[in-house]
Amino acid sequence: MHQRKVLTLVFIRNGRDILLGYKKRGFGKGKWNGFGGKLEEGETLEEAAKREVKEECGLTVEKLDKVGVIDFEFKGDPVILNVHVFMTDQFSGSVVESEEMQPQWFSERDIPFNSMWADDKHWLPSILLEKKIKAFFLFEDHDTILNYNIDFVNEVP
Ligand code: 8OG
Repeated sequence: MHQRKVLTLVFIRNGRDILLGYKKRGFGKGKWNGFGGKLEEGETLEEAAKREVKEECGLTVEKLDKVGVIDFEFKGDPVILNVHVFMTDQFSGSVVESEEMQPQWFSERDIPFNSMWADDKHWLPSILLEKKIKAFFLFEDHDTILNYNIDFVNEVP
């Protein structure tokens, strides 16, 4: 039986720039990514997403657009990661490095896909074009995708 672990993931954009964080510890260490993580008890997805953004990069985000939901399965692992992806261009405060993340703005033309999760290059460009997705990725290990599927949807379920 599979068990689902719900996670959030937020991308912040400012014009043609996107804020990524270099993960300094834990799952995904050494990779650039958006901000997010697990839900705390009683939190909605959006509350959790906003809290993680604040904790990991210092910014306060107001309105979040739901842009995708992606399930990740790792071969032999019963846990499915159910990642809810959000995007926003409305934020306030200033960017600060945290113990977990070193944030940096990147031009959308210079996204460091080679230092990100292997799946990101398959869907992040579509998200940046304001498409919405529902996707599934099966990984062999942390670097190798065995197969995947991306559906474009009108509303993220
Ligand atoms: O709390 P923790 O930092 O462990 O949460 C993991 C974060 O990583 C969470 O924001 C979801 C995100 N994440 C995955 N898998 C992938 C992936 O394949 N690509 C991207 N971009 N983010 C991922 O868990």
